[in-house]
Amino acid sequence: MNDYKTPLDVKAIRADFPILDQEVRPGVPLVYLDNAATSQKPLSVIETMNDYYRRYNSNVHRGIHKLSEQATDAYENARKRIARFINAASFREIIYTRNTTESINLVAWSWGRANIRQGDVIISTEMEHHSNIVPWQILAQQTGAELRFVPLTEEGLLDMAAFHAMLDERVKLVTVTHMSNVVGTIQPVREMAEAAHAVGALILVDGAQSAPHVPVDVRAMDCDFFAFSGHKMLGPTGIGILYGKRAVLEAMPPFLAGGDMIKRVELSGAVWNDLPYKFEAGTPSIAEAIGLGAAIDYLEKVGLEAIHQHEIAITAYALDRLAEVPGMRVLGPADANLRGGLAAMVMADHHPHDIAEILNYEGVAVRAGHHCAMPLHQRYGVVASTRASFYLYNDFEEVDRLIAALYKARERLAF
Ligand code: 7TS
Repeated sequence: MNDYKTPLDVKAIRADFPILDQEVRPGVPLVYLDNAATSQKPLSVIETMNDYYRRYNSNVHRGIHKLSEQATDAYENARKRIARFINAASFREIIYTRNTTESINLVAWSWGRANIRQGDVIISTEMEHHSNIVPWQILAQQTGAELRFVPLTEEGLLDMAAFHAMLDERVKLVTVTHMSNVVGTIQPVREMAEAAHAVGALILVDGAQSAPHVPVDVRAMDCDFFAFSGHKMLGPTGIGILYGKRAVLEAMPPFLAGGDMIKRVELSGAVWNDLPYKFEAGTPSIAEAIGLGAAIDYLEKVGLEAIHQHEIAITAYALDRLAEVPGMRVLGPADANLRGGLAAMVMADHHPHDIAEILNYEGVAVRAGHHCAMPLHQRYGVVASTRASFYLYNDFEEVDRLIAALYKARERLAF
């Protein structure tokens, strides 16, 4: 018997998210279940960004004037809070990027080009988002490196025996998603880091889906890189993070070149700036970084462990209710304790877009498609799925609305 109790005061939390209080058509309130794509933003984040534009909009690290100093302080202060949030050893290990995709590409272009040679091996997995597959395919094509993919078990867990069997001294990098955006499973990244390090490889962890939902400690995990996006964790779009161990980042060449990433330039050459600025060329997303700082404050106030427990409860409830719907198949493990707060559904032979359209009419916002994880869907022999993904402001009644809408879809599509 599952325990559906949540530690969160969801009603109070919802009051901080004005966007949730709307109807998609008269009498049909919005149920937002597309959080794995992007989360909504609390008033504190919106107001923090407004405040920057209203009171101290200015470029950072440049002007010796009051507004620029204020902007620089707020921008750097957010970086320190982000470092603390994932337990990085120093703010110098926190690089601002645009999103997870750019963070991974930074590693592929900078570290990859400097360290990967013909015959080297990069290990990824079958459950990755395309942003953790395609950059490595390009790197492998250009260098002659080999890619290996850890297979999935039927349940949606990584086949750890296969992973360990793939490791040898040719492996230079292991790159893995902390939490799958389709099957929801959380990978044993600490075990994978130890195994990677034992053969002299580094490990990159894609935290796009984990950083918003579970407590993250990059030092306990012992990962070399950790990538995540602000927009999935109550922050704005246009800001992401690459964490890297200091020694690893120090040894890497710059990625993009231009202003701010140099200490000194002569026509004959340039001297790179200190970390993290070496990797931050050009005017950054200032309001967005400050907004992400406010999002982190909000998440810490609620507590990541409480958010995780809330999502386990709501997912357990959703999985139990979904199991009642005839013709319904949920990808991934049946045990909510093994997964994050989402459910990717396949319903008889019906195309997920048809399902999502009917759900939309009933007010329920979900995502339909391959969720940028085509190889994972191929693994299960389906082209697409309909995904409901939860966050701290979703409640049990919204799961009931999802289930009721699925029964409507079933009626209309006759399955
Ligand atoms: N990695 C994972 C595991 C993701 O889920 C996503 C985005 C990314 C990387 C890329 O993040 P971005 O911010 O750079 O775009 N996932 C999804 C999704 O599941 N639906 O929309 C975006």
